[in-house]
Amino acid sequence: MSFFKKLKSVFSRLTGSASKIDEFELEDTLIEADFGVELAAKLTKELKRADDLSAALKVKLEEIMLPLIGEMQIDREKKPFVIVLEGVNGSGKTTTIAKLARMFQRQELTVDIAACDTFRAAATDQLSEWANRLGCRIFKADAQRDPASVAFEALSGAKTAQSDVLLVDTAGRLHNNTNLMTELAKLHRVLNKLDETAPHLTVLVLDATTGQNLVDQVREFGKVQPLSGGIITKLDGHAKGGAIVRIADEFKLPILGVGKGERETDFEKFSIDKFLKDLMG
Ligand SMILES: Nc1nc2c(ncn2[C@@H]2O[C@H](COP(=O)(O)OP(=O)(O)OP(=O)(O)O)[C@@H](O)[C@H]2O)c(=O)[nH]1
Ligand SMILES: [Mg+2]
Repeated sequence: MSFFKKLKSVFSRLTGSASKIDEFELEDTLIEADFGVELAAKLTKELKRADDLSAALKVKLEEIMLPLIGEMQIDREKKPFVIVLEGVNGSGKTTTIAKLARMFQRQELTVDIAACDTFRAAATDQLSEWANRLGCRIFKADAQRDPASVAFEALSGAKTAQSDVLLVDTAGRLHNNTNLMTELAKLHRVLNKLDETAPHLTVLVLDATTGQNLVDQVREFGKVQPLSGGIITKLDGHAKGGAIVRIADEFKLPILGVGKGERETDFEKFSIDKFLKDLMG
């Protein structure tokens, strides 16, 4: 049984029957749903006396998450407004770039894309396909070129063209993690050298189905460059949603949007109501 289903089933059995709440079962289920031991214990303590468990959980989630719900907004004075997308491989960076490009285009903004994942040739091909489809300018280079040099060319080009937004794709995997982080740091330095206010947003893309690992991802990427916020992808799947609450609670990381599918239109603002609906059916 998926963790979501399990949580749902505990909730459906427990909701409205406060006296029968088995706090151990509730705590275990929260832990299994990736809320983490600490937050699960805290929530259990606060929820166990609730008359209506789901209503009480909603209040708790609102306490933790409402202040952190944000949006992808740009400052139109900055030309281009530079957004770097980071995250482990497969988290959804490239797809999220397509979603953001599409969203900004609908706001009548011109969007350029920098293909700074030069680790694999296929990464640039995937992004080029999206750029073609969406009609965005793409700055790219041969595989194995220094990503920072692609970033340099892209920001220079986007500045000259007076583009509104520059979306920067990055690699999720290199030969090792240290390389990845060193390379990211260099990319940030190069952007910052060309425009001392750039990047304007550094966004971590987090795959909701990954569970507990999200905690390490936020910690590690946050060491390279302070994170402006996270975008949660694959909330359409069988996400172990608890980890999202945990990173909000632990890191106070703003949630700037969610991905709910593989198409460029599958992007929306995070909603606690929808999240709870997924959680409890
Ligand atoms: N269901 C679903 N699938 C998604 C979502 N976002 C991305 N995907 C899929 O997840 C897979 C990986 O997405 P990418 O955008 O290529 O991920 P990436 O972070 O760029 O991966 P690397 O380039 O390997 O580091 C693809 O098959 C996407 O179609 C989402 O919100 N929901
Ligand atoms: Mg990619």
